[in-house]
Amino acid sequence: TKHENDGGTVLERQEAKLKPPPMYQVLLLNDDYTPMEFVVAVIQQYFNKDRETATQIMLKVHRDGKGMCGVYPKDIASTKVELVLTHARKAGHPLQCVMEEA
Ligand code: TYC
Repeated sequence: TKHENDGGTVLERQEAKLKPPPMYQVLLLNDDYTPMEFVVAVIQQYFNKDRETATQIMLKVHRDGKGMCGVYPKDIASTKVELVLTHARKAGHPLQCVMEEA
């Protein structure tokens, strides 16, 4: 909100300018090789979903080519992508995980 100090200078309070931080969707991408059970386990472990919800998300990715696992602030989304990719590579799977601004 606008207000004036003693010298007559017009100031704006911070709260009028602060926008909420952008949020990022974390997506899994389909491929022909990663086992369905591995993808379900990844969604449960890294995105805090129950087994039924994780299975629904996995099947959507399998059918549509991609699917959303969650929406987070930038650094949390980035960390989740990194952890999922590291886990998949260690297991020898080509699973891809990406983030995009929501
Ligand atoms: N298409 C894979 C299969 O048939 C399963 C799969 C689902 C892979 C989701 C990746 O993000 C993925 N085994």
